Amino acid sequence: NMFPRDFAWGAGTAAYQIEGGSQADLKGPSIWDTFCHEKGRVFEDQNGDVACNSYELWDKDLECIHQLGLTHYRLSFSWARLLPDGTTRHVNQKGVKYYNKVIDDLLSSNVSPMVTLYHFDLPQALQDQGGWKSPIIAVLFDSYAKFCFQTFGDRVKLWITINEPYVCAKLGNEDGIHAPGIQEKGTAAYLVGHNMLRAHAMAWHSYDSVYRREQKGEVSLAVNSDWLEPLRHDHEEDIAATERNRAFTLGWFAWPVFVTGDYPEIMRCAIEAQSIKVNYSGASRLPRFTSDDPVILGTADFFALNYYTSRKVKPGQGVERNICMKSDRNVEEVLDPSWPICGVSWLAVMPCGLRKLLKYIKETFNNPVVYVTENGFSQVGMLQMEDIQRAGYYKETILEVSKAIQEDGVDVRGYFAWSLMDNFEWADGFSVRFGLFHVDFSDPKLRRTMYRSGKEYSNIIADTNNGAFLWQSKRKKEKCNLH
Ligand code: GBH
Repeated sequence: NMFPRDFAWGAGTAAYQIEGGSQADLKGPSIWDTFCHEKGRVFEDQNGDVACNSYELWDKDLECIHQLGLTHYRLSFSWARLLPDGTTRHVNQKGVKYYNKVIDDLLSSNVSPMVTLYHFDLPQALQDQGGWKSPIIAVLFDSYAKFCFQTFGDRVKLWITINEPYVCAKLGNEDGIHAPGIQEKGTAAYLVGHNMLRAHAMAWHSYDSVYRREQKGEVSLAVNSDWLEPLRHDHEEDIAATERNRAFTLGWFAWPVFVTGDYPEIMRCAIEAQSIKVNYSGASRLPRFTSDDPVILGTADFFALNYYTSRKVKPGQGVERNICMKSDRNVEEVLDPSWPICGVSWLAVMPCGLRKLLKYIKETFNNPVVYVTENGFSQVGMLQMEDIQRAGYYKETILEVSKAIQEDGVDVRGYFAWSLMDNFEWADGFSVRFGLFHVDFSDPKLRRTMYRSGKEYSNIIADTNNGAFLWQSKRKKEKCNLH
C-alpha cells in the first residue's frame, strides 16, 4: 500500500480559534483576548469570544471527526483555561474536566488525540510579567507542561509543545500583527524565539526524565515552513539568498533542535554583520545558549511540519537604516505567475512543494520521523460548499505525501489537514475559511456542514485503507512546476 498501515489521518484546530467560552468557568484572559478587544487589530474588530463555541459544542465537533473517519485529531489546550493566571497555583477544574471529556470521547471512538500545549494564546497574567521576552517564562511553561503530562499523559501520546515559534516570535513581536502586538524590530523576535526554544527544551527534558517511561508518548515542536527555492537556479546570489532565507525560517528552530544545538551560522553572521553596519551598540541581538540553559539538541521525538505554500527567493533590495529582521534576512520572496492563488494572498497552491520540502527535511535533519501537522487551503469572499478546487488540492497534496514516502523514502507517519472546521483565523477574523466543515457564524447554533473538500478527504482516508487510492495515483501524471 501507499501509506503505512497505522498512518495517522487527522485534522487540526487550536483553542482560541474554536473554543469561545472566553470567560466561562474561571478561565483567565489570554493575549488574544486582549489583542482582539483593542481597536483596529483584527479584521472588522472581530474576536474569538464565541468562535465555534466548541467549549459548549464539543459533541458537534466529535460528529464532524466521525464523519471524516479520522484516526487522529489535533487540538490545543488553552493555557489560561487550565491555569487562569498561568501558574499551577490555581487550577481551573472545569477546564481540566473539559479537556478530559474531549480526550475520553476521542479515545472511546478510536481517535487518538495529538495535543498542542501552546498555540499562540499566552495567559495575559504572564504577558504582564514580560511574557516570552522574559527568561522566567521557560520555567513557567515547563510547570504548565508537567501539569499537562501529569493530568492527561496517561491518554495523550502525541504532544506538541509550541506551535510555530516563528510565527509567535515574528508576527507577534516584530511585525505586531499577532498578539501581543509588539513591534520592537530587530530584537524582540530573536529573544522570544530564544525563550521558546528554552521552554520547549525544558518541557521535553521533563517528559523524557519523568513521564516517558510510564506514558510512552512522544514530544516535539511544530515548525512552519514554505518550500523555498532560488528564483534563478544558476545565480549565486539567488542560491545564497535561499540558504539565508531557510536559515531565518525553518533553520531558526529546526537547526538547534535537530542538528547542532545552536542557531544556523548563516543566521548569526547575517545578524552580527548588520549590527556592525548600522553601529548597533546593544548586546548581541541573537542570544547565545549558555551552560545554564537546557540542552537544545535532540529535544524532539519526531519532526512536526506545518506546510502551506512555496516561494522563489532572490536577494533583498538593499537594507534599511534601522535594525530590523527584514534587513538581517535581506531576501525577497516572489511568487511565480503560473502558481494559482487561493483565498489569502500569501497562499499559492503548491502541493508538490510539500514533497520537495519533505525530501529536504529528510536530507537536512537526519531522516527524522515526520508528521505533517498542518496543511490546508482557504477560501474568502463568496462561499462555496462545492469547493472543488480545495477538494482537488487535498488529493494532490496527499499524492505528493505518498510519493515522498514511496519514492523519496521520507518517514512520514501522519497527515493533519488544517482545519477541521472554519474558525477564527487570527488577524483575518472570520473572513478566511480553512475548514473541512463550514460553520454558519450567523446561526446561534453555529451549525457545522461538510464541504465537498471534507467529503473528498473522507473518501481518501477510506480509499487508502482499501487500496483504491493506489490505483488513482498510478494514473496521475507528474506535473510539478518547481525546479
Ligand atoms: C498556521 O500558520 C497557524 O498555525 C494556524 O493557526 C492558522 O489557522 C493557519 O496557519 C492558517 O493561516 O499575512 O502575509 O504576513 C501558518 C503559517 C505564517 C501563514 C504567517 C501565514 C502570514 C503571511 N503562517 N503567514 S502575511
